[in-house]
Amino acid sequence: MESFCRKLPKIELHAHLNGSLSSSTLKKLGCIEESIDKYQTINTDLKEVFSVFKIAHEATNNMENLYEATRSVIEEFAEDNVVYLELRTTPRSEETMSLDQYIDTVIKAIQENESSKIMVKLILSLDRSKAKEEQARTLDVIIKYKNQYPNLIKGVDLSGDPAKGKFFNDLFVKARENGLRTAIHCAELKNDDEVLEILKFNPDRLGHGTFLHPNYGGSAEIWKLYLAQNIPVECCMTSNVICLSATSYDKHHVQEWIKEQLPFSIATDDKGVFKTTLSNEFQLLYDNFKCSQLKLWEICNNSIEYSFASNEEKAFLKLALDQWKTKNI
Ligand code: 6MZ
Repeated sequence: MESFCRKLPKIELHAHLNGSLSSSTLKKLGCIEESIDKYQTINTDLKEVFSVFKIAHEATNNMENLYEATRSVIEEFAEDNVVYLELRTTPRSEETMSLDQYIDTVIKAIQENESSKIMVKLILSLDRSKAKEEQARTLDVIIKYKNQYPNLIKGVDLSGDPAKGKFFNDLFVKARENGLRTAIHCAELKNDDEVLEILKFNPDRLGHGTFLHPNYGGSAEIWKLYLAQNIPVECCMTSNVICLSATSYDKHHVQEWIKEQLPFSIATDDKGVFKTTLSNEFQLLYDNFKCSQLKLWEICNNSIEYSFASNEEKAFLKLALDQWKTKNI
């Protein structure tokens, strides 16, 4: 099954750039061994994990390194037979780089490194731990870039430490009004009031969705609203187990989405921090829930529908997956 999962043409919808740096990339960017070990810690929880991103942020604090980081991440996903990647990153300014230069650099790396093997789109993130004014300023820059690169910048994400900050509905209404799709981290921690607010906004996709299902602490009201909207959830098994929001792989909430035939995709979240690959995440689905080869293929095929690609791009990807299925399953 390992080789099947590797060969399967996969769709990655939830990958944070600065969480996806492999140890070899960090080394190339000048990180010392001790920092790399800390970045790839496995003794973490959701509180702790946000401190390790500082290591990647220091390593990508100039345009040259940010370019190389983006290039390497795309290359590694392509090597893992990811055929469509929605990469997300939080624009930030540094001493040597403005917010605009940050976005320009990531765009340049995507445009120069996209190959026939992989199609890449960009989601730009708002960090929930920042003040509303700062998020609003970042959103204005994101909208400006979306208008310049409508076929590359597809959406806006809300991420960052779920114990801090909050969801600002008006910012996401503005993003939507300006043609951006929305992928919002939701219920990564139990926070019923916020979950209801996010569900009422009805985003295009939800990140994690850990505490939504009633078997996982979601209230009846939350689950009823979720079912009425049927929003695809980006499930990140290794991330949730390492961050202790799932007790074990075989108890991961994705099983409810499988059983109830609800929409979901499988994703790595931070493949560098959690030392995983998308192939490995599919292998975990097989190991723990005995998903057949056909089921694993279907998860990829359905994820095309949940992606922010254009209709033409979706048709192209579906054809490629169909052709692969005919030969391999
Ligand atoms: C919420 C997360 C995350 O944006 O600098 N990030 N936000 N939950 C998670 N679960 C573990 N993993 C990563 O990539 C790193 C940033 O992505 C968000 C955090 O804001 C982190 O600083 P970028 O490329």
